[in-house]
Order: sequence, then structure tokens, then C-alpha cells
Amino acid sequence: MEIQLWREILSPYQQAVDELLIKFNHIIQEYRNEGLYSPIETVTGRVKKISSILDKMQKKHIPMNQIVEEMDDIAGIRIMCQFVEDIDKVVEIIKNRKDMSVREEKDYVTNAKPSGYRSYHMILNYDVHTINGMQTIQAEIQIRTLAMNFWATIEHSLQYKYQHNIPEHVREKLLNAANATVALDKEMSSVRDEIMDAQNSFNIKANIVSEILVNIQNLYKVGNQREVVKIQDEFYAIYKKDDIRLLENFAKQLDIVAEGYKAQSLS
Ligand code: 0O2
Repeated sequence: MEIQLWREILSPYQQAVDELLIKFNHIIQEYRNEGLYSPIETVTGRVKKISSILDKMQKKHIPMNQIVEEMDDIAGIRIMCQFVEDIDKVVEIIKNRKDMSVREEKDYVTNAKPSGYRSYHMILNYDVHTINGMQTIQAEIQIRTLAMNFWATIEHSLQYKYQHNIPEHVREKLLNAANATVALDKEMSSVRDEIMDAQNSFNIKANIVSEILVNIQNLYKVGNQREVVKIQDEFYAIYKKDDIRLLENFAKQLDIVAEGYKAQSLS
């Protein structure tokens, strides 16, 4: 098939991947802006390579005119979570969205594949609006922990190296490694609350500090320079004390000062 035709076929898939990446990254941002722990750690996406599409068409006997209906992973999104529990949360977030409709779910977290592969898969119907109108395409979302992702990435490379015929002794090692990731995920879950607390305090502190710095920066433009330098020194002194409540109080006081200047400039 002509390259130009492939471009036309794949263009809405690229658009879907781009849009979905923005949406999932925005979810991460929203959680962090609120000083909350995000169930999504990172997200990646890709459009399947033409060579991989051709391989799959051959393997599954899919004719060219059926690929939109029958190939569900041309647009692929991978969501990485820190903890197994986060996977359920992400599934719930996706199910509650009006712009993504779930077609199919495969739970390889509860039911690992014989290879040891674990991941939660969702096939979505997703509408893309292009200059040629709206098109509904399928997208595959793989949701997994960082440990599951580590294993799957290595195993995928080995599948490629051995052309899907991994020798028995290597397969055995991979199964042992898969069991180790199950144990690792379990251990991590047992300290989840503590890790989340630490990350929440980190996010809260980072948000307060950035709020304070924006306020100080704005005061430089409108305030008395000497007073602003004094405020800045005060901030450094409080920051060194490493006490979130002191920082919160300081941010509140600074808000009042900033409001005062705003009122002055308006009157
Ligand atoms: P790629 O190169 O990642 O795109 P099939 O699509 O025929 O493989 P099915 O039932 O349609 O099988 O979908 P399934 O089993 O849910 O697998 C879809 C994708 O999940 C695969 O896409 C892989 O990305 C991933 N996956 C499934 N099983 C394994 C596994 O044992 N190891 C690893 N590393 N990944 C797996 P592709 O097209 O096979 O590969």
C-alpha cells in the first residue's frame, strides 16, 4: 500500500494518542496541584508501527479493509502506577469519563498470563474530530505498576530477541522474576499509606512554596523594595525550619500583604 494511504489511516490514531496523553497527564497535574497523591505516576503512548500492524494482520488474518474494526491496539496508551491499588482507581476514573467509552476489559492483574505477564487492559472507543469529520477509533489502555512494567519491558525485548521462541531456561527465569514482582508489589502495598503520606506532604509543601514565591515576585513589581527583601529573608528563615504549619501561616500573611497592595493599586 502507498505510504500516503498509511498516513491517512494512521493520522486519527496519532491524534487520539496525542489527545489521550494530554488528558491523562492533566489528571496527574490536577492531583498534584491539589497537593494530592496521583494514582497515575506516568503515562506514555504510541501508534503501532506499520511493520507491527502488517505482522498482526498476517497473524490474525485481518484484511486491510477490516483493520479499523478488528485491530484494537493501533493507538496504545500505557499508564504506570506506583501501587496495585492505584490500578482500580485509574480504571474507575476512565469508566467515569464521558469522552472515553469502554468496549472491553482484560484483567491480567488478577489472572496473569502463563508467561507471567500482568497488566490491566481496557479497549476504548474514542472519538477524534478531524477536518474530515468525526471518526470513532479503538484505543488500548494498558494499566500496570512500575514493577509490572519493568518485567513486561524486559520480557518484550527477549520475545523480540528470540523471535517469540524464548528458550525454556530463560522462560523459567522470567517466571521467577514475575513472581518476584508480585512479591515486590505486595511489599510496596503494605507501606503504601506511609509512602503516600510522605508524597502528599512533599506536594503540599511544594505548592505552598511556589504560591509564596509567585506572591513575592509580584510584590517586587508593586511593593516597597526594602519591605519585599525583608519578606524574602523572612521566608528563607521559615523555610529552613522545615515546618509546614509555619510555611502555611507565612503564605496566609503574605496573601494579606499582597491583597493590601492590590487594593492600593485599585484605589
Ligand atoms: P506490542 O508489540 O506490545 O504491540 P494479541 O493482540 O494477539 O497479542 P490479544 O488477546 O488481542 O493478543 O491481546 P492481549 O493478549 O491483551 O495483548 C495485547 C498487548 O498486551 C500485546 O500487544 C502486548 O503489548 C501486551 N502483552 C500481552 N501479553 C504479553 C506478554 O506475555 N508479554 C509482554 N511483554 N506483553 C504482553 P502485542 O501486539 O502483542 O505487542
